[in-house]
Amino acid sequence: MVQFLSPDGTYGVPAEYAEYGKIIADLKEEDFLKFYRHMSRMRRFDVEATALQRQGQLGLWVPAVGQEAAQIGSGHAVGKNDHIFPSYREHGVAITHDIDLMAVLKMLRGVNHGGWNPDETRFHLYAIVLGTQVIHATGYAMGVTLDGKVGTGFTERDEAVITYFGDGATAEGEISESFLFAAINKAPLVFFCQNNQWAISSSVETQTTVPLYQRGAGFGVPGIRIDGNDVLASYAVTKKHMDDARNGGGPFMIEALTYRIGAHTTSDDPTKYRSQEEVDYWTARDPIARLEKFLRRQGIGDSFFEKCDEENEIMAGEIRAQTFALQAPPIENMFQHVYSESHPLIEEQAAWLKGYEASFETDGSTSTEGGAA
Ligand SMILES: Cc1ncc(C[n+]2csc(CCOP(=O)(O)OP(=O)(O)O)c2C)c(N)n1
Repeated sequence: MVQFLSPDGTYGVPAEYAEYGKIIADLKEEDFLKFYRHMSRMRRFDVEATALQRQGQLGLWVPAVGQEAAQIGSGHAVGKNDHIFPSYREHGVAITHDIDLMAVLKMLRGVNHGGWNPDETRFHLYAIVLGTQVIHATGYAMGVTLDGKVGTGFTERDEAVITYFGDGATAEGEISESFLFAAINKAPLVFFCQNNQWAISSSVETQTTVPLYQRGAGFGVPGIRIDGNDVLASYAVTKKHMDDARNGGGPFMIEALTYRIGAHTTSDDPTKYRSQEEVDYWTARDPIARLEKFLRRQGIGDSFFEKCDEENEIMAGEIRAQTFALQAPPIENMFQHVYSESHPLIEEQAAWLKGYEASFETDGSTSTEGGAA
């Protein structure tokens, strides 16, 4: 398992991983500080969103506490032309690509179908149906090759693709199919599996008998396991394999071994299926505390951490105020983006709904008369 930062914040590069270590050697202090700033922002955002769900402001929240290193490290390793296909828990990766966090919340409140425009960001929409984003990413990566944007030597132009999925999703047929298509077509694709060890209440042991990073090998997709709570391992290993993919090296799988410290979603009670001892064990390996210990050893003082806290509080306050101010969207929005061109059936349904809505407004008072048909 690739690890550069131990849980007590000690840094070291094992000889066998020297090639990845060189990537870290190129980082500057400002990069390490950015990693911390983004990891702590992700944590604070998560805490705020959970509170907003509990106050009835969001329909659901999907916490990612504990997965900050896996997401922030890998997100920063994605190049400026590359594309990202997330699942539904990649709020940290969204932060590394400047996605407006309100866009994430709007989707979880149910006021739109996906809060950002992937054409503008290269961060594609969240996918709730497990595995779909992986096969989309594979097709996209095959298209990148067909467009002649792989291994040309023009780094300004060439592209690679990364897709995120969980340990549970590996049991979906789409993932195996994606491995095969990606390998056969030498697609420029990194499969990034966040093994947070639970698929709702199913433990990873019920999903696989071999380590997940070996899952692609039989299809022709080599892989490696990293300490997913080590932001430096996450950054360096992802960077190396995104660069390789962009240069024509074909697909690769990274298994980031991490832990979901919180619930699967705000609808889940994890105390029903896992022990407090297990949660305590992983809480002691908190990825943010680990990076903080490392930074303090490098001489970073209290003022930096206090400033991060202040900035995060401001962000949380803004998120809170903006969420409380959200309006319900026009109901006809539900018909938009169903087809690229207008469709008679959709038009008919939209017209019926408009009439139905209007039936409540006859004398200014609310009436259900005629509306229940
Ligand atoms: C095809 C499909 N089957 C089932 C579900 C219901 N479901 C939602 S999340 C989840 C667990 C996924 O676990 P994992 O892939 O490990 O990712 P994590 O949520 O832990 O990040 C399940 C079974 C779904 N969304 N899609």
